Amino acid sequence: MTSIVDAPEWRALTKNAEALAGTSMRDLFARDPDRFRRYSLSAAGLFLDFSKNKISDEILDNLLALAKARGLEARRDAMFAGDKINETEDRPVLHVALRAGADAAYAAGGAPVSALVNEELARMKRFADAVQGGKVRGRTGKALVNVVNIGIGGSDLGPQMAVEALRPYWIKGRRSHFVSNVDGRHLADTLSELDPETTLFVIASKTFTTQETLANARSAKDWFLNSGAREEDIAKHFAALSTNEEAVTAFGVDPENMFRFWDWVGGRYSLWSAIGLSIALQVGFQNFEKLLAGARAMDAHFRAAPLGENMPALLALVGVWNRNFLDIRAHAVLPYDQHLHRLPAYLQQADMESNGKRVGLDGAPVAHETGPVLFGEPGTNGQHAFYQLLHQGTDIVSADFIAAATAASELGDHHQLLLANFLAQTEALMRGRTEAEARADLAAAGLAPAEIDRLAPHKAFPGDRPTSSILMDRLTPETLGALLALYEHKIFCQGVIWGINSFDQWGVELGKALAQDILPEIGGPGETRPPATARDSSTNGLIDRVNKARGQRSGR
Ligand code: G6Q
Repeated sequence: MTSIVDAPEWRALTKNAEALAGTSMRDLFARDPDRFRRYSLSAAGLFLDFSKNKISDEILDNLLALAKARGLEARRDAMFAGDKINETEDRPVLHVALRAGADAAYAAGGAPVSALVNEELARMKRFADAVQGGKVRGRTGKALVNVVNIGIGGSDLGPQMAVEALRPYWIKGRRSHFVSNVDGRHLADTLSELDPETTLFVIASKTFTTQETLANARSAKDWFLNSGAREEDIAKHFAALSTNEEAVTAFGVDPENMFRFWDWVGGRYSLWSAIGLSIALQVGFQNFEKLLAGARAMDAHFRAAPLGENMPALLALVGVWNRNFLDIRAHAVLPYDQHLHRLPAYLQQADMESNGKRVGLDGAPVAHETGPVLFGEPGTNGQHAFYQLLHQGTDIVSADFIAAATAASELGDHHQLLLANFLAQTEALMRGRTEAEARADLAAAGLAPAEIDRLAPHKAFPGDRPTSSILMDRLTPETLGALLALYEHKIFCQGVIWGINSFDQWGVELGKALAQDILPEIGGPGETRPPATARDSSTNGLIDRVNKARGQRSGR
Protein backbone atom coordinates (compact mmCIF):
# COMPACT_ATOMS: atom_id res chain seq x y z
CA MET A 1 0.00 0.00 0.00
CA THR A 2 1.36 3.44 -0.92
CA SER A 3 2.18 5.46 2.12
CA ILE A 4 -0.44 8.10 2.77
CA VAL A 5 2.16 10.88 2.55
CA ASP A 6 2.85 9.91 -1.07
CA ALA A 7 -0.83 10.03 -2.03
CA PRO A 8 -1.72 12.85 -4.45
CA GLU A 9 -4.30 14.24 -2.00
CA TRP A 10 -1.66 14.48 0.74
CA ARG A 11 0.80 16.18 -1.60
CA ALA A 12 -1.86 18.65 -2.69
CA LEU A 13 -2.51 19.54 0.93
CA THR A 14 1.21 19.99 1.59
CA LYS A 15 1.27 22.45 -1.31
CA ASN A 16 -1.82 24.19 0.07
CA ALA A 17 -0.06 24.68 3.40
CA GLU A 18 3.01 26.15 1.69
CA ALA A 19 0.88 28.49 -0.39
CA LEU A 20 -1.01 29.66 2.69
CA ALA A 21 2.08 30.47 4.72
CA GLY A 22 1.88 34.22 4.15
CA THR A 23 -1.88 34.53 4.58
CA SER A 24 -3.46 35.15 7.95
CA MET A 25 -6.92 34.22 9.12
CA ARG A 26 -7.59 37.94 9.36
CA ASP A 27 -6.96 38.13 5.62
CA LEU A 28 -9.21 35.16 4.97
CA PHE A 29 -12.07 36.75 6.92
CA ALA A 30 -11.50 40.15 5.28
CA ARG A 31 -11.63 38.61 1.81
CA ASP A 32 -14.74 36.55 2.37
CA PRO A 33 -17.66 37.96 4.36
CA ASP A 34 -19.51 34.69 3.84
CA ARG A 35 -16.87 32.61 5.61
CA PHE A 36 -18.91 31.89 8.75
CA ARG A 37 -21.90 30.66 6.76
CA ARG A 38 -19.81 28.43 4.54
CA TYR A 39 -17.75 26.85 7.29
CA SER A 40 -20.44 26.06 9.81
CA LEU A 41 -23.22 23.50 10.13
CA SER A 42 -25.85 22.09 12.48
CA ALA A 43 -26.55 18.48 13.43
CA ALA A 44 -28.33 16.68 16.26
CA GLY A 45 -28.86 19.86 18.29
CA LEU A 46 -25.24 21.04 17.93
CA PHE A 47 -23.81 23.86 15.88
CA LEU A 48 -20.21 23.73 14.70
CA ASP A 49 -18.33 26.81 13.46
CA PHE A 50 -14.98 25.81 11.99
CA SER A 51 -14.43 29.04 10.07
CA LYS A 52 -11.70 30.19 12.49
CA ASN A 53 -9.38 27.52 11.08
CA LYS A 54 -6.88 28.28 8.30
CA ILE A 55 -8.84 26.57 5.59
CA SER A 56 -10.22 27.48 2.18
CA ASP A 57 -12.60 25.77 -0.24
CA GLU A 58 -9.66 24.23 -2.04
CA ILE A 59 -8.16 22.90 1.19
CA LEU A 60 -11.50 21.50 2.27
CA ASP A 61 -11.96 19.82 -1.11
CA ASN A 62 -8.52 18.26 -0.82
CA LEU A 63 -9.22 17.11 2.73
CA LEU A 64 -12.48 15.52 1.58
CA ALA A 65 -10.64 13.87 -1.31
CA LEU A 66 -8.11 12.52 1.21
CA ALA A 67 -10.92 11.11 3.36
CA LYS A 68 -12.46 9.42 0.32
CA ALA A 69 -9.11 8.05 -0.83
CA ARG A 70 -8.56 6.59 2.66
CA GLY A 71 -11.90 4.79 2.37
CA LEU A 72 -13.58 6.65 5.22
CA GLU A 73 -17.12 5.98 4.03
CA ALA A 74 -16.53 2.25 3.58
CA ARG A 75 -14.84 2.03 6.98
CA ARG A 76 -17.73 3.88 8.61
CA ASP A 77 -20.17 1.46 7.00
CA ALA A 78 -18.06 -1.46 8.18
CA MET A 79 -18.22 -0.16 11.75
CA PHE A 80 -22.02 0.17 11.64
CA ALA A 81 -22.23 -3.27 10.01
CA GLY A 82 -20.47 -4.82 13.00
CA ASP A 83 -17.40 -5.95 11.03
CA LYS A 84 -14.29 -6.70 13.04
CA ILE A 85 -12.62 -3.35 12.43
CA ASN A 86 -10.63 -3.62 15.67
CA GLU A 87 -8.22 -5.89 13.88
CA THR A 88 -5.52 -6.34 16.50
CA GLU A 89 -8.10 -7.54 19.03
CA ASP A 90 -10.21 -9.26 16.36
CA ARG A 91 -13.43 -7.53 17.47
CA PRO A 92 -16.23 -5.43 16.05
CA VAL A 93 -16.59 -1.86 17.34
CA LEU A 94 -20.24 -1.41 17.97
CA HIS A 95 -20.90 1.13 20.69
CA VAL A 96 -23.45 2.66 18.28
CA ALA A 97 -25.61 -0.43 18.86
CA LEU A 98 -25.86 0.44 22.57
CA ARG A 99 -27.86 3.58 21.85
CA ALA A 100 -29.73 2.53 18.74
CA GLY A 101 -33.21 2.33 20.28
CA ALA A 102 -35.90 -0.29 20.58
CA ASP A 103 -36.29 -1.05 16.86
CA ALA A 104 -32.62 -1.49 16.03
CA ALA A 105 -31.26 -4.69 14.52
CA TYR A 106 -27.50 -4.56 14.87
CA ALA A 107 -25.21 -7.54 14.54
CA ALA A 108 -21.64 -7.90 15.83
CA GLY A 109 -19.54 -10.11 13.58
CA GLY A 110 -22.81 -11.50 12.19
CA ALA A 111 -24.42 -12.28 15.58
CA PRO A 112 -27.54 -10.25 16.43
CA VAL A 113 -27.02 -7.98 19.44
CA SER A 114 -29.88 -5.49 19.62
CA ALA A 115 -32.22 -7.77 21.57
CA LEU A 116 -29.46 -8.38 24.14
CA VAL A 117 -28.78 -4.65 24.41
CA ASN A 118 -32.44 -3.86 24.95
CA GLU A 119 -32.86 -6.65 27.48
CA GLU A 120 -29.92 -5.33 29.51
CA LEU A 121 -31.23 -1.76 29.29
CA ALA A 122 -34.59 -3.00 30.61
CA ARG A 123 -32.81 -4.69 33.54
CA MET A 124 -30.87 -1.48 34.26
CA LYS A 125 -34.11 0.49 34.16
CA ARG A 126 -35.80 -1.87 36.61
CA PHE A 127 -32.86 -1.64 38.99
CA ALA A 128 -32.45 2.14 38.75
CA ASP A 129 -36.21 2.65 39.19
CA ALA A 130 -36.26 0.28 42.16
CA VAL A 131 -33.40 2.11 43.88
CA GLN A 132 -35.03 5.45 43.11
CA GLY A 133 -38.46 4.30 44.27
CA GLY A 134 -37.04 2.76 47.46
CA LYS A 135 -37.98 -0.82 46.49
CA VAL A 136 -34.33 -1.79 46.68
CA ARG A 137 -32.99 -0.77 50.07
CA GLY A 138 -29.97 -1.39 52.24
CA ARG A 139 -29.66 -4.23 54.74
CA THR A 140 -31.25 -2.21 57.55
CA GLY A 141 -34.09 -0.92 55.38
CA LYS A 142 -32.57 2.50 54.78
CA ALA A 143 -32.66 4.10 51.32
CA LEU A 144 -29.48 3.75 49.27
CA VAL A 145 -28.69 7.42 48.86
CA ASN A 146 -24.96 7.09 48.15
CA VAL A 147 -23.61 5.37 45.07
CA VAL A 148 -19.89 4.60 44.90
CA ASN A 149 -18.71 3.73 41.39
CA ILE A 150 -15.49 1.75 41.63
CA GLY A 151 -13.77 1.57 38.25
CA ILE A 152 -10.90 3.13 36.34
CA GLY A 153 -10.18 4.46 32.85
CA GLY A 154 -13.14 3.81 30.59
CA SER A 155 -15.09 2.43 33.55
CA ASP A 156 -14.75 5.71 35.44
CA LEU A 157 -14.10 8.74 33.24
CA GLY A 158 -17.26 8.55 31.12
CA PRO A 159 -19.82 8.02 33.88
CA GLN A 160 -18.11 10.56 36.12
CA MET A 161 -18.00 13.19 33.37
CA ALA A 162 -21.67 12.58 32.46
CA VAL A 163 -22.85 12.69 36.08
CA GLU A 164 -21.09 16.03 36.54
CA ALA A 165 -22.43 17.37 33.24
CA LEU A 166 -26.01 16.51 34.17
CA ARG A 167 -26.01 18.06 37.63
CA PRO A 168 -29.33 19.90 37.08
CA TYR A 169 -30.95 16.48 36.53
CA TRP A 170 -29.69 14.87 39.73
CA ILE A 171 -32.22 12.94 41.80
CA LYS A 172 -32.75 14.82 45.02
CA GLY A 173 -30.86 13.31 47.94
CA ARG A 174 -28.76 10.96 45.77
CA ARG A 175 -24.97 11.42 45.70
CA SER A 176 -22.57 9.60 43.39
CA HIS A 177 -18.93 9.12 44.23
CA PHE A 178 -16.23 7.84 41.89
CA VAL A 179 -13.25 5.91 43.18
CA SER A 180 -10.60 4.96 40.66
CA ASN A 181 -7.08 5.37 42.02
CA VAL A 182 -5.33 2.41 43.63
CA ASP A 183 -3.92 4.96 46.07
CA GLY A 184 -5.82 3.89 49.16
CA ARG A 185 -6.54 7.50 50.04
CA HIS A 186 -9.06 7.74 47.23
CA LEU A 187 -11.26 5.00 48.67
CA ALA A 188 -10.56 5.84 52.31
CA ASP A 189 -11.32 9.54 51.86
CA THR A 190 -14.54 8.72 50.01
CA LEU A 191 -15.74 6.16 52.55
CA SER A 192 -14.88 8.35 55.51
CA GLU A 193 -17.95 10.44 54.75
CA LEU A 194 -20.34 7.58 54.03
CA ASP A 195 -22.68 5.38 56.03
CA PRO A 196 -22.41 1.70 55.01
CA GLU A 197 -26.14 1.25 55.58
CA THR A 198 -27.02 3.79 52.87
CA THR A 199 -24.24 3.03 50.39
CA LEU A 200 -24.51 1.10 47.13
CA PHE A 201 -21.25 0.03 45.51
CA VAL A 202 -21.20 -0.29 41.75
CA ILE A 203 -18.11 -2.24 40.67
CA ALA A 204 -17.51 -1.24 37.06
CA SER A 205 -14.99 -3.36 35.21
CA LYS A 206 -15.30 -4.78 31.73
CA THR A 207 -12.72 -7.48 32.42
CA PHE A 208 -13.14 -7.70 36.21
CA THR A 209 -9.40 -8.34 36.37
CA THR A 210 -8.13 -4.75 36.65
CA GLN A 211 -5.70 -4.50 39.58
CA GLU A 212 -6.83 -1.08 40.83
CA THR A 213 -10.55 -1.82 40.63
CA LEU A 214 -10.28 -5.20 42.32
CA ALA A 215 -8.11 -3.77 45.11
CA ASN A 216 -10.66 -1.00 45.71
CA ALA A 217 -13.60 -3.41 45.46
CA ARG A 218 -12.05 -5.81 47.98
CA SER A 219 -11.32 -3.00 50.44
CA ALA A 220 -14.85 -1.64 49.97
CA LYS A 221 -16.24 -5.11 50.73
CA ASP A 222 -14.07 -5.34 53.89
CA TRP A 223 -15.29 -1.89 55.01
CA PHE A 224 -18.86 -2.97 54.47
CA LEU A 225 -18.47 -6.31 56.29
CA ASN A 226 -16.58 -4.64 59.13
CA SER A 227 -19.59 -2.42 59.72
CA GLY A 228 -21.53 -5.38 61.10
CA ALA A 229 -22.95 -6.61 57.79
CA ARG A 230 -23.00 -10.30 56.90
CA GLU A 231 -21.88 -11.96 53.64
CA GLU A 232 -25.51 -12.35 52.53
CA ASP A 233 -26.00 -8.57 52.87
CA ILE A 234 -23.55 -8.01 50.00
CA ALA A 235 -26.35 -8.70 47.54
CA LYS A 236 -28.14 -5.58 48.81
CA HIS A 237 -25.17 -3.26 48.62
CA PHE A 238 -23.07 -4.37 45.65
CA ALA A 239 -23.78 -4.34 41.92
CA ALA A 240 -21.34 -5.16 39.13
CA LEU A 241 -21.04 -3.96 35.53
CA SER A 242 -18.94 -6.36 33.52
CA THR A 243 -18.48 -8.83 30.70
CA ASN A 244 -17.00 -11.43 33.09
CA GLU A 245 -19.79 -13.25 34.91
CA GLU A 246 -17.50 -15.85 36.46
CA ALA A 247 -15.26 -13.28 38.15
CA VAL A 248 -18.27 -11.23 39.29
CA THR A 249 -19.83 -14.29 40.91
CA ALA A 250 -16.52 -15.27 42.50
CA PHE A 251 -16.32 -11.79 44.02
CA GLY A 252 -19.70 -12.39 45.63
CA VAL A 253 -22.04 -10.12 43.71
CA ASP A 254 -25.52 -11.54 43.20
CA PRO A 255 -25.94 -12.32 39.44
CA GLU A 256 -29.26 -10.44 39.67
CA ASN A 257 -27.22 -7.30 40.36
CA MET A 258 -24.82 -7.89 37.50
CA PHE A 259 -25.36 -5.84 34.37
CA ARG A 260 -23.66 -7.12 31.28
CA PHE A 261 -21.98 -5.78 28.21
CA TRP A 262 -19.87 -7.32 25.52
CA ASP A 263 -16.36 -7.43 24.11
CA TRP A 264 -17.39 -5.30 21.12
CA VAL A 265 -17.77 -2.36 23.51
CA GLY A 266 -14.41 -0.66 24.02
CA GLY A 267 -13.74 0.58 27.57
CA ARG A 268 -13.52 4.24 26.58
CA TYR A 269 -16.67 3.88 24.49
CA SER A 270 -18.67 2.13 27.19
CA LEU A 271 -20.65 4.79 29.03
CA TRP A 272 -23.65 3.91 26.84
CA SER A 273 -23.60 0.32 28.11
CA ALA A 274 -24.16 -1.13 31.59
CA ILE A 275 -21.20 1.07 32.56
CA GLY A 276 -23.76 3.91 32.41
CA LEU A 277 -25.68 2.48 35.39
CA SER A 278 -24.08 5.04 37.71
CA ILE A 279 -25.34 7.81 35.42
CA ALA A 280 -28.86 6.32 35.45
CA LEU A 281 -28.77 6.01 39.25
CA GLN A 282 -27.86 9.68 39.63
CA VAL A 283 -30.10 11.30 36.99
CA GLY A 284 -32.85 8.71 36.58
CA PHE A 285 -33.20 6.17 33.80
CA GLN A 286 -35.33 8.47 31.62
CA ASN A 287 -32.52 10.97 31.44
CA PHE A 288 -30.03 8.20 30.66
CA GLU A 289 -32.31 7.21 27.78
CA LYS A 290 -32.27 10.82 26.58
CA LEU A 291 -28.49 10.74 26.63
CA LEU A 292 -28.62 7.65 24.41
CA ALA A 293 -31.16 9.38 22.14
CA GLY A 294 -28.86 12.39 21.68
CA ALA A 295 -26.01 10.11 20.66
CA ARG A 296 -28.37 8.21 18.37
CA ALA A 297 -29.24 11.43 16.55
CA MET A 298 -25.54 12.13 15.97
CA ASP A 299 -25.00 8.52 14.83
CA ALA A 300 -27.80 8.89 12.26
CA HIS A 301 -26.23 12.12 10.99
CA PHE A 302 -22.74 10.61 10.85
CA ARG A 303 -23.98 7.55 9.02
CA ALA A 304 -26.05 9.35 6.39
CA ALA A 305 -24.63 12.83 5.75
CA PRO A 306 -22.22 13.26 2.83
CA LEU A 307 -18.72 13.87 4.13
CA GLY A 308 -18.78 17.55 3.11
CA GLU A 309 -21.84 18.11 5.35
CA ASN A 310 -20.88 15.67 8.04
CA MET A 311 -20.04 17.23 11.40
CA PRO A 312 -17.77 14.50 12.83
CA ALA A 313 -15.97 14.10 9.49
CA LEU A 314 -15.42 17.86 9.12
CA LEU A 315 -14.20 18.26 12.69
CA ALA A 316 -11.82 15.36 12.07
CA LEU A 317 -10.55 16.79 8.79
CA VAL A 318 -9.89 20.18 10.32
CA GLY A 319 -7.92 18.35 13.01
CA VAL A 320 -5.92 16.45 10.38
CA TRP A 321 -5.18 19.73 8.58
CA ASN A 322 -3.95 21.36 11.77
CA ARG A 323 -1.97 18.34 12.91
CA ASN A 324 -0.36 17.12 9.69
CA PHE A 325 -0.09 20.18 7.49
CA LEU A 326 0.23 23.08 9.95
CA ASP A 327 2.33 20.96 12.36
CA ILE A 328 0.17 21.74 15.40
CA ARG A 329 1.07 19.26 18.11
CA ALA A 330 -1.31 20.06 20.91
CA HIS A 331 -5.06 20.51 21.02
CA ALA A 332 -7.04 22.12 23.83
CA VAL A 333 -10.64 21.30 24.73
CA LEU A 334 -12.13 24.33 26.43
CA PRO A 335 -15.70 23.95 27.65
CA TYR A 336 -17.21 27.25 28.77
CA ASP A 337 -19.43 25.33 31.12
CA GLN A 338 -18.59 24.38 34.69
CA HIS A 339 -20.69 21.24 34.45
CA LEU A 340 -18.42 20.03 31.64
CA HIS A 341 -15.36 20.30 33.86
CA ARG A 342 -14.51 16.59 33.45
CA LEU A 343 -14.96 16.65 29.66
CA PRO A 344 -11.29 17.43 28.92
CA ALA A 345 -10.15 14.48 31.07
CA TYR A 346 -12.69 12.22 29.40
CA LEU A 347 -11.67 13.33 25.90
CA GLN A 348 -8.03 13.06 26.81
CA GLN A 349 -8.54 9.33 27.20
CA ALA A 350 -10.94 9.01 24.26
CA ASP A 351 -8.56 10.78 21.89
CA MET A 352 -5.08 9.96 23.17
CA GLU A 353 -5.73 6.28 23.93
CA SER A 354 -7.46 5.88 20.58
CA ASN A 355 -5.13 7.77 18.29
CA GLY A 356 -1.83 7.86 20.17
CA LYS A 357 -0.41 5.17 17.87
CA ARG A 358 2.80 4.92 15.87
CA VAL A 359 2.16 1.82 13.81
CA GLY A 360 -0.39 1.49 11.02
CA LEU A 361 -2.90 -1.32 10.54
CA ASP A 362 -0.30 -3.05 8.40
CA GLY A 363 2.16 -3.14 11.32
CA ALA A 364 4.60 -0.70 9.73
CA PRO A 365 5.52 2.57 11.46
CA VAL A 366 3.44 5.42 10.06
CA ALA A 367 5.22 8.11 8.03
CA HIS A 368 3.10 10.95 9.41
CA GLU A 369 2.04 12.35 12.76
CA THR A 370 -1.00 10.91 14.53
CA GLY A 371 -3.00 12.15 17.53
CA PRO A 372 -2.03 15.45 19.17
CA VAL A 373 -1.46 15.98 22.88
CA LEU A 374 -4.88 16.86 24.22
CA PHE A 375 -5.57 18.85 27.35
CA GLY A 376 -8.05 21.35 28.67
CA GLU A 377 -9.87 23.04 31.50
CA PRO A 378 -13.17 24.81 31.67
CA GLY A 379 -13.32 28.45 30.65
CA THR A 380 -12.94 30.93 32.16
CA ASN A 381 -10.52 29.22 34.61
CA GLY A 382 -8.04 28.30 31.88
CA GLN A 383 -7.85 31.93 30.79
CA HIS A 384 -6.12 32.73 34.07
CA ALA A 385 -3.73 29.83 33.71
CA PHE A 386 -2.41 28.41 30.43
CA TYR A 387 -4.04 30.67 27.82
CA GLN A 388 -0.92 32.85 27.92
CA LEU A 389 0.86 30.14 25.93
CA LEU A 390 -2.13 29.77 23.60
CA HIS A 391 -1.96 33.48 22.73
CA GLN A 392 1.75 34.22 22.75
CA GLY A 393 3.69 30.96 23.07
CA THR A 394 6.14 29.74 20.42
CA ASP A 395 3.98 26.66 19.75
CA ILE A 396 0.61 26.98 18.11
CA VAL A 397 -2.14 25.06 19.90
CA SER A 398 -5.48 24.42 18.23
CA ALA A 399 -8.61 24.45 20.37
CA ASP A 400 -12.26 23.52 20.55
CA PHE A 401 -14.46 25.96 22.43
CA ILE A 402 -17.72 24.50 23.69
CA ALA A 403 -20.63 26.47 25.14
CA ALA A 404 -24.36 26.45 25.73
CA ALA A 405 -26.24 29.64 24.81
CA THR A 406 -28.49 29.34 27.84
CA ALA A 407 -27.92 27.92 31.30
CA ALA A 408 -30.22 25.56 33.19
CA SER A 409 -30.83 28.35 35.65
CA GLU A 410 -29.22 31.73 35.14
CA LEU A 411 -27.67 33.60 38.01
CA GLY A 412 -27.60 37.36 37.42
CA ASP A 413 -25.44 38.14 34.40
CA HIS A 414 -22.99 35.25 34.96
CA HIS A 415 -23.92 33.46 31.77
CA GLN A 416 -23.52 36.60 29.68
CA LEU A 417 -20.09 37.12 31.20
CA LEU A 418 -19.19 33.51 30.44
CA LEU A 419 -20.33 33.76 26.82
CA ALA A 420 -18.60 37.11 26.29
CA ASN A 421 -15.35 35.51 27.44
CA PHE A 422 -15.80 32.51 25.16
CA LEU A 423 -16.41 34.72 22.13
CA ALA A 424 -13.63 37.14 23.03
CA GLN A 425 -11.10 34.32 23.26
CA THR A 426 -11.87 32.80 19.88
CA GLU A 427 -11.76 36.26 18.33
CA ALA A 428 -8.47 37.15 20.02
CA LEU A 429 -6.86 33.84 19.05
CA MET A 430 -7.86 34.36 15.43
CA ARG A 431 -7.18 38.11 15.04
CA GLY A 432 -4.36 38.68 17.47
CA ARG A 433 -3.11 42.24 17.83
CA THR A 434 -0.43 43.63 15.56
CA GLU A 435 2.44 45.62 16.99
CA ALA A 436 1.03 48.70 15.28
CA GLU A 437 -2.29 48.15 17.03
CA ALA A 438 -0.49 47.62 20.32
CA ARG A 439 1.39 50.87 19.79
CA ALA A 440 -1.82 52.75 18.99
CA ASP A 441 -3.45 51.38 22.17
CA LEU A 442 -0.45 52.39 24.29
CA ALA A 443 -0.38 55.86 22.72
CA ALA A 444 -4.10 56.25 23.39
CA ALA A 445 -3.39 55.35 27.01
CA GLY A 446 -0.95 58.29 27.13
CA LEU A 447 2.38 56.41 27.36
CA ALA A 448 5.62 58.14 26.43
CA PRO A 449 7.22 57.07 23.10
CA ALA A 450 10.11 55.29 24.87
CA GLU A 451 7.65 53.28 26.95
CA ILE A 452 5.66 52.43 23.85
CA ASP A 453 8.84 51.14 22.16
CA ARG A 454 9.65 49.06 25.23
CA LEU A 455 6.23 47.53 25.75
CA ALA A 456 4.75 47.18 22.26
CA PRO A 457 6.52 43.87 21.38
CA HIS A 458 5.22 42.30 24.60
CA LYS A 459 1.70 43.52 23.94
CA ALA A 460 1.50 42.22 20.37
CA PHE A 461 -0.33 38.94 19.66
CA PRO A 462 0.42 37.03 16.45
CA GLY A 463 -3.12 35.61 16.21
CA ASP A 464 -3.75 32.97 13.52
CA ARG A 465 -4.41 30.37 16.23
CA PRO A 466 -7.08 27.97 14.91
CA THR A 467 -10.22 27.28 16.91
CA SER A 468 -13.52 25.53 16.34
CA SER A 469 -16.63 26.49 18.30
CA ILE A 470 -19.33 24.04 19.27
CA LEU A 471 -22.54 25.64 20.45
CA MET A 472 -25.72 24.18 21.81
CA ASP A 473 -28.87 25.91 22.99
CA ARG A 474 -28.59 24.22 26.36
CA LEU A 475 -26.63 21.41 27.95
CA THR A 476 -29.20 18.62 28.30
CA PRO A 477 -28.91 14.82 28.31
CA GLU A 478 -29.65 14.91 24.57
CA THR A 479 -27.09 17.54 23.62
CA LEU A 480 -24.50 15.90 25.86
CA GLY A 481 -25.13 12.58 24.11
CA ALA A 482 -24.75 14.25 20.71
CA LEU A 483 -21.55 16.01 21.79
CA LEU A 484 -19.91 12.81 23.02
CA ALA A 485 -20.91 10.90 19.88
CA LEU A 486 -19.54 13.77 17.78
CA TYR A 487 -16.16 13.34 19.42
CA GLU A 488 -16.26 9.54 19.22
CA HIS A 489 -16.86 9.71 15.48
CA LYS A 490 -14.32 12.47 14.98
CA ILE A 491 -11.70 10.25 16.62
CA PHE A 492 -12.80 7.33 14.45
CA CYS A 493 -12.49 9.41 11.24
CA GLN A 494 -9.01 10.59 12.17
CA GLY A 495 -7.93 7.04 12.93
CA VAL A 496 -9.13 5.93 9.48
CA ILE A 497 -7.29 8.77 7.74
CA TRP A 498 -4.12 8.02 9.70
CA GLY A 499 -4.46 4.30 8.93
CA ILE A 500 -4.24 3.23 12.59
CA ASN A 501 -6.43 1.12 14.87
CA SER A 502 -8.23 3.57 17.16
CA PHE A 503 -9.74 0.76 19.21
CA ASP A 504 -6.85 -1.05 20.84
CA GLN A 505 -4.56 0.24 23.62
CA TRP A 506 -1.50 -1.97 23.75
CA GLY A 507 0.51 1.01 24.95
CA VAL A 508 -0.94 0.68 28.43
CA GLU A 509 0.22 -2.94 28.81
CA LEU A 510 3.99 -2.68 29.40
CA GLY A 511 3.69 -0.53 32.53
CA LYS A 512 0.98 -2.84 33.90
CA ALA A 513 3.17 -5.93 33.43
CA LEU A 514 6.20 -4.25 35.02
CA ALA A 515 4.11 -3.12 38.00
CA GLN A 516 3.17 -6.76 38.67
CA ASP A 517 6.83 -7.62 38.40
CA ILE A 518 8.03 -4.91 40.79
CA LEU A 519 5.25 -5.42 43.36
CA PRO A 520 7.04 -8.21 45.30
CA GLU A 521 10.09 -5.95 45.65
CA ILE A 522 8.20 -3.28 47.60
CA GLY A 523 8.31 -3.98 51.31
CA GLY A 524 5.47 -3.55 53.76
CA PRO A 525 5.68 -0.96 56.56
CA GLY A 526 8.54 -1.86 58.95
CA GLU A 527 9.94 -4.58 56.65
CA THR A 528 13.63 -4.71 55.81
CA ARG A 529 14.49 -5.53 52.22
CA PRO A 530 17.80 -6.50 50.58
CA PRO A 531 19.13 -4.04 47.99
CA ALA A 532 17.37 -4.26 44.63
CA THR A 533 19.61 -5.59 41.87
CA ALA A 534 17.33 -6.82 39.11
CA ARG A 535 16.88 -3.58 37.16
CA ASP A 536 18.60 -0.45 35.89
CA SER A 537 20.40 1.66 38.49
CA SER A 538 17.67 4.30 38.57
CA THR A 539 14.82 1.85 39.20
CA ASN A 540 16.93 -0.18 41.68
CA GLY A 541 17.94 3.04 43.46
CA LEU A 542 14.36 4.24 43.72
CA ILE A 543 13.17 0.86 45.03
CA ASP A 544 15.91 0.96 47.70
CA ARG A 545 14.98 4.49 48.76
CA VAL A 546 11.30 3.62 48.98
CA ASN A 547 12.05 0.44 50.96
CA LYS A 548 14.36 2.28 53.33
CA ALA A 549 11.68 4.84 54.16
CA ARG A 550 9.02 2.17 54.47
CA GLY A 551 11.29 -0.02 56.62
CA GLN A 552 11.64 2.77 59.15
CA ARG A 553 7.90 3.18 59.37
CA SER A 554 6.19 0.64 61.60
CA GLY A 555 2.55 -0.40 61.49
CA ARG A 556 -0.09 1.56 59.61
C1 G6Q B 1 -10.31 1.91 27.68
C2 G6Q B 1 -9.27 1.11 28.25
C3 G6Q B 1 -9.10 1.25 29.75
C4 G6Q B 1 -10.09 0.43 30.57
C5 G6Q B 1 -9.59 0.36 32.00
C6 G6Q B 1 -10.52 -0.39 32.89
O1 G6Q B 1 -10.64 1.89 26.52
O2 G6Q B 1 -9.41 -0.19 27.84
O3 G6Q B 1 -9.16 2.58 30.19
O4 G6Q B 1 -11.35 0.98 30.49
O5 G6Q B 1 -8.33 -0.23 32.02
O6 G6Q B 1 -10.70 -1.70 32.45
P1 G6Q B 1 -11.82 -2.61 33.04
O7 G6Q B 1 -13.14 -1.97 32.75
O8 G6Q B 1 -11.67 -3.94 32.38
O9 G6Q B 1 -11.59 -2.68 34.53
